[in-house]
Amino acid sequence: MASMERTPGDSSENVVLVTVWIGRGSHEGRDNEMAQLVRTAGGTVADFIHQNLAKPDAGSFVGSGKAAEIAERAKAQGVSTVVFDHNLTPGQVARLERITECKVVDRTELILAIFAQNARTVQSRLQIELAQLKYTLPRLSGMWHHFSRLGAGIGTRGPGETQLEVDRRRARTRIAVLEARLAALETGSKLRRAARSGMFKVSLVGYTNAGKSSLLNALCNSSALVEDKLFATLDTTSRRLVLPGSGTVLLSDTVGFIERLPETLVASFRSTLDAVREADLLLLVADGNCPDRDEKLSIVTKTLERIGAGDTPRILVWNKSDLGGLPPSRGISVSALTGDGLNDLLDAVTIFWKNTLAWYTVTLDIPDGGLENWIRRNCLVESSVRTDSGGSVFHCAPVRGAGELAARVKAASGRLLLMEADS
Ligand SMILES: Nc1nc2c(ncn2[C@@H]2O[C@H](COP(=O)(O)OP(=O)(O)OP(=O)(O)O)[C@@H](O)[C@H]2O)c(=O)[nH]1
Ligand SMILES: [Mg+2]
Repeated sequence: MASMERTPGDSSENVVLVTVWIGRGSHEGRDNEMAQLVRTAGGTVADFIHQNLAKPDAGSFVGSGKAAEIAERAKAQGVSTVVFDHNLTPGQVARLERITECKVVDRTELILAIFAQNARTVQSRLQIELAQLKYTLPRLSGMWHHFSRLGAGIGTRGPGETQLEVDRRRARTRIAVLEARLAALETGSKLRRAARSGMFKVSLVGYTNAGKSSLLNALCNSSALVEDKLFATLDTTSRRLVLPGSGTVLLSDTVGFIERLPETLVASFRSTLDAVREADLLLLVADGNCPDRDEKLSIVTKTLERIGAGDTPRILVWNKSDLGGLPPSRGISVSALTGDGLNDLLDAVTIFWKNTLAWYTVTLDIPDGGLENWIRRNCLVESSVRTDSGGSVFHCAPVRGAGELAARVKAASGRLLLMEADS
């Protein structure tokens, strides 16, 4: 596929970066992020070109004067790739490539290239291939358009057009195969098992590079991949998180967000993002030391709405407290690196979890080792008191719902055994 060859991820290459503000705005934050994206894709920004536009030019996005300037500066830098911090139509790409005599890569293609480069599991490889194909398919016509003029005679098909039909058909067939394989893959099986077992599900979410995987590792003593790279994580990893003195919940780490996360990725990574949608609680992880941390937080909040997790309860976690940064007015400050604040975070999760459970007072009039052990294994026990008759009184909350506890109480009928819900 033409667009897959037009990625800068394959080799280290110098690029010219074009950022355009529609209306007013500052280029600085976007330049930094785009430079980081280019670097992650294996390139280096040799020159930054800025433009403020009232509205994009339909033909070449930047207008022909600016396109000529891009061509000049690319030539002066000796580079042959121009990256745009925008999505371009196939027609705009074709025109810009003609004027600049460079390969033109748009924002979505750049992000897709990074995902393709970082995909390590079968599932994420299939997901990224699907996302790339879906992005490419409607653009194939633009890519082949100039060949179709080679056709001769009324009603005959030019070789380019025939090729276009073949490519489209191949792309559609491959999309169907990928979708079927993805559906067949047992995605999120651990999550589903957790859902069946009624485990409380906590998900780490946030902007890419905020330190989500580092937090998973620090909290669960695990070894998820951590890198100073954008989109290091493309799969969902779930681990058991032991809340001291309370019980165990499931903690999941997944793909990070970015401003204008391409729609094709959101659609293809649907099952990976299930970890976020199905969570009972989100730990919204933000880099507290980042100058535009508030903007990034609002992008994450909007992305959560976009993927259908806008209403899930959340705890705001400012990570990288060891690096300083302004003290936040709300949320919990932690450092995955030094462990600072992690106990406060665990306490906050525990309090939230306990508040979601239904609490009961269970009274046993005589000793019943079996039932007592069952309660200790399957309930959060806030207190247990031995009675004069050798029985006991538990204040407890069944972690997987009250059904089984109620059944056990009922089965023990004939003895004084009470189960009273907290009012
Ligand atoms: N100083 C400092 N660096 C941290 C901390 N937590 C994470 N980092 C660094 O931040 C970078 C990104 O960390 P990750 O845990 O990979 O971030 P992520 O949110 O999982 O990123 P993606 O998976 O790419 O979305 C790495 O270089 C980490 O070493 C922290 O508390 N302090
Ligand atoms: Mg990660």
